[in-house]
Amino acid sequence: MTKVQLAGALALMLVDRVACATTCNLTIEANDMMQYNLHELAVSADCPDIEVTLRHSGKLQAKVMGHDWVLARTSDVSGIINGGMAAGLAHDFLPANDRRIIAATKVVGGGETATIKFNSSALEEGASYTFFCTAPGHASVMRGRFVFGATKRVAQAGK
Ligand SMILES: [Cu+2]
Repeated sequence: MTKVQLAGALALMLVDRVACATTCNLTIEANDMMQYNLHELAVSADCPDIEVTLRHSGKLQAKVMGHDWVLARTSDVSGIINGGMAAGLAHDFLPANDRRIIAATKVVGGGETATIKFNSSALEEGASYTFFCTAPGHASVMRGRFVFGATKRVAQAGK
């Protein structure tokens, strides 16, 4: 291998690692207007662990405009929301020990951040998943599609 080829190979390895890092770690923002900044999140099926960070970019307190980020199968969303409403803010608007919840952050207020890390073995490629906020009334707008495994890998040069 010449020096130039070696440098090229190293660069490709770096690009690959960066691509994976951006795919497996997601950041989403929520604000004082009851909105997420994204309506779709996608991760590659070869992410062993997925990390989602929710950042509340607003100023209002959690008891007024708190948000969380919850992931479930689309068919389970309304059941979890109803259970969360009954649980209340003290329990982060989440029904206790609910196996339908694949991942969930705590509720955050303005300026706060919460991160949740979970294993992708809980996910099935091609299934319909939705992320949403369980604060009462929020999920009518605060929801989006979570795509697992449909992302195309960046073209791999040299193969
Ligand atoms: Cu919310």
